Amino acid sequence: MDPLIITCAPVGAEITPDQTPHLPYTPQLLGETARKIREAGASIIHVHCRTDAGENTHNIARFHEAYSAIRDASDLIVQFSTGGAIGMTPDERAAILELRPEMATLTCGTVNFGDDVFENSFPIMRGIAAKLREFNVRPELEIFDKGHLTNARRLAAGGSLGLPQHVDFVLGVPGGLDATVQNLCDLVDALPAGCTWSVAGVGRQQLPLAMAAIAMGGHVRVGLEDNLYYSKGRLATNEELVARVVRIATEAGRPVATPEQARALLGLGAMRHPSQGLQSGSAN
Ligand code: KMH
Ligand code: ZN
Repeated sequence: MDPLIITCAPVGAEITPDQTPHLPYTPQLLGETARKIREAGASIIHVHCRTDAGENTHNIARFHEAYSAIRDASDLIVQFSTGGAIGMTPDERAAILELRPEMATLTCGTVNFGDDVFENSFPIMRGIAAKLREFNVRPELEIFDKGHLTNARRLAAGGSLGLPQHVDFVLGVPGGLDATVQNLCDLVDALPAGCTWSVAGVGRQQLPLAMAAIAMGGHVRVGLEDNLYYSKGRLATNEELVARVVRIATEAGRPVATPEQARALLGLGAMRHPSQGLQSGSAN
């Protein structure tokens, strides 16, 4: 099996700083977290940004600051969220792509999100996909439900998206597909040929789905975006969620990928730096 790629999603848009003292919601905290999760064994960091007050923001300067702090601290693959937070406009969600991170998410369909709706109509998906192409940013396809794989194929048939891609199954969102191993197996069976995949289980399903992915040859996403707890009643840090996956993979005989190995497995180019984005004036 290929080495295991561990993505850490340390912040997200839904957890608030009053829920845990471990949420790295400023660029400085993201930089510190990048160093710690890299040391623990992560190779990709999935980035959301907050204001100093802890509110969600897709401000381009704030993302540039976060990207710089992460890059100063680590060689992690930097993956921006284009999902952002409920209520952001599609333009707002996509504008940060001009910073040209190595990767960014592309959610492949609308999904209920608790009492809210995470809207990803075909025009929204085509718009974000066009920005991904414009700035040469590799997508990670976020799949919250099985029909989202059908949508990805439809986007590809319409020329908005190349296939295969790297896919992340986000399972257990209230409104999306349940986080069960059976559902994961069904999704993997339905993947377009040649796609690599990882799984992010929400809440207490994070660990069992990570264990399934280790055994199945997939990859893993952990972090506070999806799960606040290490065990019942005990709040987690991002680095210890990563370290636990590394220990389990090691016991299972599955080596863990470095960022360089992950870049090779995903067919990414050389590591990028914030100076390569448009904000700094030097388009590549
Ligand atoms: N916060 C969710 C509404 C992504 O990062 O691309 C969307 C999300 C997906 O977190
Ligand atoms: Zn996210």
